[in-house]
Amino acid sequence: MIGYDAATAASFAPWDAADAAVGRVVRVDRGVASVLTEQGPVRASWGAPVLQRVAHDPTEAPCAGDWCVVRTWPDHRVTVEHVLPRRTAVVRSTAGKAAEGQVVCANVDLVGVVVALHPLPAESRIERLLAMAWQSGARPVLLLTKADLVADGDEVADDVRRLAPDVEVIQVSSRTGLGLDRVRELVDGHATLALVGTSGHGKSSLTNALVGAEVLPTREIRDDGRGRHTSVRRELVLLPGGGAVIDTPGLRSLGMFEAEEGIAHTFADIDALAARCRFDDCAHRSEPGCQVLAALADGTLPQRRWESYVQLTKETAAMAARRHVRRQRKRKDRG
Ligand SMILES: Nc1nc2c(ncn2[C@@H]2O[C@H](COP(=O)(O)OP(=O)(O)OP(=O)(O)O)[C@@H](O)[C@H]2O)c(=O)[nH]1
Ligand SMILES: [Mg+2]
Ligand SMILES: [Zn+2]
Repeated sequence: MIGYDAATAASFAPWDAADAAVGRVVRVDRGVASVLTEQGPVRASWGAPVLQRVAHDPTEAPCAGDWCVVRTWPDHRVTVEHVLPRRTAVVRSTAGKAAEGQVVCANVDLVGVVVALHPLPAESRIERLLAMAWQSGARPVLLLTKADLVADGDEVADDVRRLAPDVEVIQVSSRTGLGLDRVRELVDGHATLALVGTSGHGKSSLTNALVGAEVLPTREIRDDGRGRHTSVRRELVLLPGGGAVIDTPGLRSLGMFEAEEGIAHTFADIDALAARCRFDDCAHRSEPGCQVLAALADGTLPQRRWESYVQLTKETAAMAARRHVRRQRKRKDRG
């Protein structure tokens, strides 16, 4: 099974039993998971231990990419009894005011941030997606899609590289096949690659192109599809050469959840500047000896990038504060 390693085997060992099997969640459909096991695919509903845990923490619900323990009951029902610890997870905050995390996918090795080359990509959007990708614990790659639609792909790719010097940037086209070999090389016959990004940027088309068959629906060409999402669920798809892709539905609202580390990674340049400010607690507003203000003044740090950083940091802090209040409230309720 794709991605089954010694660590996963070790976390399954305590649950190993005649009526239990380990499997990987391919997709979740109204509370029923499709799980790939050594014996083949099974459909499984939530078992009691999972229901209990989910009641406390919705992020513990099985999700595409999860390794789980499935149990077959004497009446042939199959249930997911446990979700094994996640090695990596892409998490975003749910829409609305509830400070909750939503797991987009789990146990991926690579997070492909999918951004179309046409229309021209928005830089702050890329930074936001990168922060989420870094935070997952997996390695981000930037996939610039629809390369066949533009003539200046190389220039745009170079601009994007400046935003993210430590991330590989690959131009791809599902139409011409450009860049697909490099993506396959990264997956290398065993890795799991998640595709995340805004609706309509070509995630499902890229998945199909990598598979070499139309396994997932994509947006109709004539349908301008404004505000509509074509993919409605996350889905793990096996690649013919080994490895897997997890296609995800376009994220319209992309709220930050816990993302401090992801933001630090994405804006390593700003972190390095801040470390050289005269005061350790510099707020980068008016302090003398502030390296951030100096870099803004001489243009080495673009104002737009700084604002993007401030915005993401604020969002993450607000989310953490809300979560804190909610936890205290829960504690009070329990007495
Ligand atoms: N020219 C060109 N069009 C593409 C390419 N990839 C995708 N498209 C088109 O872009 C549109 C959206 O593609 P999808 O693959 O459905 O996009 P998605 O990211 O999966 O969208 P959601 O499922 O809504 O998140 C479709 O009309 C595709 O035909 C490409 O490489 N070149
Ligand atoms: Mg799609
Ligand atoms: Zn400063």
